[in-house]
Amino acid sequence: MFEKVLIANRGEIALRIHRACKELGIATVAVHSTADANAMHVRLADESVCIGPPAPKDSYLNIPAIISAAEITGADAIHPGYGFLSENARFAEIVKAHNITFIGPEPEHIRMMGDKIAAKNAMRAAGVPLVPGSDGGLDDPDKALRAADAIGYPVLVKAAAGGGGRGMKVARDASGLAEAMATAKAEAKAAFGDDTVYMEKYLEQPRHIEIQIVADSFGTVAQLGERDCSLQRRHQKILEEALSPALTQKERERIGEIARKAISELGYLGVGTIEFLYEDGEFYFIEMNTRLQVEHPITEQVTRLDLVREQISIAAGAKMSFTQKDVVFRGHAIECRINAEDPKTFRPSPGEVTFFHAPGGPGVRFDSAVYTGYRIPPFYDSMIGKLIVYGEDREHCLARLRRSLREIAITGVETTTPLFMDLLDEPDFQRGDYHIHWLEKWLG
Ligand code: MV4
Repeated sequence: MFEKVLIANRGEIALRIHRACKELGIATVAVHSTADANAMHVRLADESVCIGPPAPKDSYLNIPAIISAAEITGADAIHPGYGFLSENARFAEIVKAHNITFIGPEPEHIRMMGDKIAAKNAMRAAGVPLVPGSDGGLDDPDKALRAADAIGYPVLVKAAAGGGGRGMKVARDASGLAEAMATAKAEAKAAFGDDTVYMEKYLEQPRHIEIQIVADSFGTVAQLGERDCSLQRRHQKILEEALSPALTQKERERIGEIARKAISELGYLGVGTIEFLYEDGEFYFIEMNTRLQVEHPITEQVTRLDLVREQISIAAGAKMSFTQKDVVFRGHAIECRINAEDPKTFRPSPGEVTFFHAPGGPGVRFDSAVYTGYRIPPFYDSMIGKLIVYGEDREHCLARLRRSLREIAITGVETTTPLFMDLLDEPDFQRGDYHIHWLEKWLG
């Protein structure tokens, strides 16, 4: 096992990783920007290193500074968390080249899944169902028109280097296709420096269903069921559920087994998530995430596994603590992302948290790095906590969610907490009857 792990992240996920390390007997190194000198992740870690000024590009994305911090402190592994450098294949290679273990998959798998066309080709070859589309990049307008005719309108033009919704344009008919192609290409070029685009059939009202997988270096692969992440605004997830209220046990087993086999064939290592759109009883692969995700705790609650512990021990060359037959789903879990934002306008609300008290009691987990007197800096993501609630069934989970939301006490900044109280009163949400556009329609 590692002796010392450097955590190349901040906020709640840095704490989550620190906790898993301590439970494994591993020392931790925090890195931080000048804006985060008083942050909880720095206070809890065994050691800390300042890696630069507030702007992410100068600190949490500053590869030389992070590698130096690891060398100076003698860390034998780096955990990237989510966001920042977590899906940067070059970073994973550089870490490796310095004889430090990158806690994540092999660089080749990060790179493959970062190229959405290559990811689809690999998944197709591994027997995963895809959205019907152009099998590869599209350049000339004639080829695009023929592809769209074959697929059938509406079609969606997507950036190969994309993900997360940037550089995506719908064309409802042939007359809109040229413009969709031009806009998607321009956005892709500006955002990713690569204007390669591909095309898919546009699904109008699907759900976003993602499967958690774990694989070790001994060939054991397990799928830990799905998360329903359909409730989102502007490609930011707001609330996630495990398992999905929309799937039957048969559908769950079918897609889970497809995901497990694919991961096994790819020789993927560590934790990962396969994203699908789900509509009318069919699953369509869209992307794979090669990192630990924000919403991993709801899977932990329904499987009673510790994904970060598994991730670290797999990277250290150990066997997973379980196999597929040990994976049993129990109860229901929901995560609400508590953001320091105006609950109506979603404008960021940084500043001093003048009082904080976390919700608790049976079935309630609050993953956060906030404390009374903490100043939320304006430079980073506005998510300041995750309320994760478990119940023996969905109804029980919703009752606990309602009572735990009322327990959250955060003053000094605005938070999205009131939004969830309103959501709990919505009959569609109560029935689990929603899709990827439902929340934005409801918000108006
Ligand atoms: C789609 C789609 C409809 N049809 N692909 C958005 C981000 C990227 N990860 C994939 N996305 C979508 N791909 C086809 N063929 C609709 C979306 C989409 C979406 C997907 C998941 C969660 C929220 C979403 C919000 C808008 C659009």
